[in-house]
Amino acid sequence: MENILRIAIQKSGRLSEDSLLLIRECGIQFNSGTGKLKSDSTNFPAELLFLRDDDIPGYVADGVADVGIVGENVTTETNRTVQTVQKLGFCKCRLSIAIPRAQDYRGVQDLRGRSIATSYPRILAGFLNHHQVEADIHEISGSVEIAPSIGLADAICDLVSSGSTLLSNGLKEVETIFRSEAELIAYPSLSEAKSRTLDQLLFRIRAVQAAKNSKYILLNAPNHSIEKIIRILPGIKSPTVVPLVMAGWSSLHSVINENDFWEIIEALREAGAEGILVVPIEKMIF
Ligand code: PRT
Ligand code: ZN
Repeated sequence: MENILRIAIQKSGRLSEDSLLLIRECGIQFNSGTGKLKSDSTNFPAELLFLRDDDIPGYVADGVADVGIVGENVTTETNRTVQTVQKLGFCKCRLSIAIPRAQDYRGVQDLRGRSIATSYPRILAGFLNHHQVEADIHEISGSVEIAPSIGLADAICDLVSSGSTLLSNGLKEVETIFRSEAELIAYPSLSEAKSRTLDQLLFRIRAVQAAKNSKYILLNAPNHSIEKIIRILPGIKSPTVVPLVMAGWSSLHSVINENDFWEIIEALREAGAEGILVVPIEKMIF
């Protein structure tokens, strides 16, 4: 069928679980089977392709897959022509330069003439060029963090999330050169039928993401406080106000942003709100 969207995701690794979870949260079901390379959806025009993450931008650029879920680090490093459609907010990490802990570091200039081991030669070269620093880029494909201790390089440039790998290898982070998260990329010239399927998928992804950033809030308040509380609670349009059986009291319902959560709760209590209930939202459609 011409509208079937082929979605490339990582077969096994850090991106796999969250990619599948997102697809499931979008209500798209697949016949799961381990070790398979391909899986058809039973309720949405889509097919999953399970690949190594490094291959995903290439498959999407060549149109073998229509869309893919991959880290921005991999998309940028492989430098293939794909369209970024949506950032996905998971698998966040940074690409950083690190040097042995005992060494002094005053700035990028200290990297001049040094050898730096990395699996990201393109992004690193871009950073060094930008700062007009000439250094020797030593491309290796794995276990980058041990390069300084075995005398292979003076510094490394690798992905960091918690920082514990650097720490346990006696390294310190001195420059962050790129920030990454998972993203949805697409073949730039999708057919009209496939574009429509992609729009449907995007609509669902955005509803799932909006819900994750929001909470539904219910509270009771004396009627004289309602006006003050409404100013604190924005709501999607405006809060719902329902009278309680107890005279002079109402219940207010609204949606708040996760990021402002505690500030809003404190302000609500000060304004006279009681019995505040906060519940997660599963989907949010605008
Ligand atoms: O087999 P395949 O090629 O598909 O997988 P892979 O081994 O190349 O990739 P994988 O599964 O390790 O990572 C997939 C993607 O996850 C990466 O491209 C990033 O976009 C993202 N990601 C997020 C990370 C990390 N966090 C991360 N911490 N990728 C790798 N790391 C490694 C890093 O290289 C270092 O070795 O974890 C170590 C550092 O972690 P901390 O927590 O000790 O700082
Ligand atoms: Zn990989």
